Amino acid sequence: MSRKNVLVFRALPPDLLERIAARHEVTVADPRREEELPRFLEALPRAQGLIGSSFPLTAELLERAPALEVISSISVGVDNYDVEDLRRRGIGLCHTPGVLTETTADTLFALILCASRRLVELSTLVREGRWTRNIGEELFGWDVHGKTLGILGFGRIGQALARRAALGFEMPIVYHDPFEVQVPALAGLVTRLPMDEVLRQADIVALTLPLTETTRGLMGAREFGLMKPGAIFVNGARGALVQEDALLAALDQGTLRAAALDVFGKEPLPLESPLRTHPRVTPLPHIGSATHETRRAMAERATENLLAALAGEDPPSAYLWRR
Ligand code: 8YV
Repeated sequence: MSRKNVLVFRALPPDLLERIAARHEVTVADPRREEELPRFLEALPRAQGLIGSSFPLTAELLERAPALEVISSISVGVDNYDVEDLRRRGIGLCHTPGVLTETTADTLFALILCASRRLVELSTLVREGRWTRNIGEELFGWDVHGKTLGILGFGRIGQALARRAALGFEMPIVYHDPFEVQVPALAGLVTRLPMDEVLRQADIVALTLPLTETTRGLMGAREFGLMKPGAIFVNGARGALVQEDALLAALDQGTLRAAALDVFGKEPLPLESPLRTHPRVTPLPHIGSATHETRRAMAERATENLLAALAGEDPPSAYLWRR
């Protein structure tokens, strides 16, 4: 098989870089780093394979990549790519679904605990030397076990979150998804409802759905207004699903007790964002899949996908779209 040109646009473990370099010419350049952007743009016209994530490969950039055959994304989310444009250009797209499901579901449940039990706020109180007496009622949190969890998006991650909540914390689950999903382990424990009903019935609402042009801005003033007074909101999917002004208003008007967010409309979260310092918001820096084990597994899977695709073979993670 001929050696091809591969552009790696997010850092890979050295052994995986070596695995690619054993078969192809490799250039490493992360365009999010100002000093590496020129090298990325210089390599793009030759690139037949791209591997990386967290960078929008726009139509303008793809115009500069006439030799491109496949993008292997180290992610489950593919909102950084215009899949229809890739189809038109005959560029294949692979991603890493399934590999990060459990880790991301763990993070989501941690978000629920942080928001409900005020864990980060109270840990900060100790760290800052403000634990001077028994914690009073004004600092109490709210129970998680037994509360109704509403999940918007019932794919792999939503189902994994439901398993944790229903089986581990006796939480009734209501979910909204375009499709009826059968999960044998959750038989009788989950109910599919229209989205408005999920928002009305849930004590805690979690977003686990993909960002598409249909779901962009999904959670606005109307949707937060449907939620129970004192509800908890967590987002571990994509920030752009939420109209952040509406979220802040819901928090300030008391509709929402608290929110825990791992993703934001702009990332890194701008210093001036009120979400960074709001007293009832727990912000995390998009660490949903960020464990040593899972990020290694994602990188391995993306490498396997890339090598298979460039060899004209079916990748381990089925193509999202093949040329
Ligand atoms: C990471 C993610 O942010 O997989 C996704 O869609 O959002 C996270 O896993 C990133 O994509 C890892 O490269």
